[in-house]
Amino acid sequence: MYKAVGSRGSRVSRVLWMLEELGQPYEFAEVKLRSPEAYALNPSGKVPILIDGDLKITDSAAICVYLADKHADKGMGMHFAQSELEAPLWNKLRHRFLLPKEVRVDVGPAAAHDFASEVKALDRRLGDKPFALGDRFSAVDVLLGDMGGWARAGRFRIESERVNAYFDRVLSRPARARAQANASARKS
Ligand SMILES: N[C@@H](CCC(=O)N[C@@H](CS)C(=O)NCC(=O)O)C(=O)O
Repeated sequence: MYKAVGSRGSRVSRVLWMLEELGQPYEFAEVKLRSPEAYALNPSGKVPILIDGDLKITDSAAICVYLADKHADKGMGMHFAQSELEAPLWNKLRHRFLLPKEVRVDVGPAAAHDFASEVKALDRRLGDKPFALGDRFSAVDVLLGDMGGWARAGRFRIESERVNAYFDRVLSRPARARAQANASARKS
């Protein structure tokens, strides 16, 4: 059985969502980022981490690619193109909560600017397609959708009807709701 390791609210959400989409049984192990448990599994102390038997994968995009390839029969395969959408979200979060206080600066306006520009790019990329790669939901949608949820939670403005409709479409997938319920249940 797969073991998905991460902290609640971290990018482990993508891994759980992906596993739910694929209908794979898994165990969610809650581990705080940069905790001794995280360092024991990943020299950078970061999460998420996927454990599959003797194999350990320590990057959310790599995990989604691995799972999509391993369960190719489920049609989630993708030609992964790293999105720029995440960088401003992550940058803002780091300066708000993660970096040592003395090196934090207000990157809010710059992050909002960069994010708005990436939303425009996503709008153009989506065109009339319901999903990132066309008519079929793929691992790319798990990653982009997860970033969309993150952006909404962080109150980033999404000034595109098309991108908002896309995020609504992917974020309302039953597999995502199952993944979230599973992560919440482990917390309490
Ligand atoms: N590229 C990695 C990024 C992993 C990452 O930065 N994870 C965050 C939590 S979502 C973390 O553990 N951060 C700890 C830190 O930067 O101090 C991925 O997508 O898996």
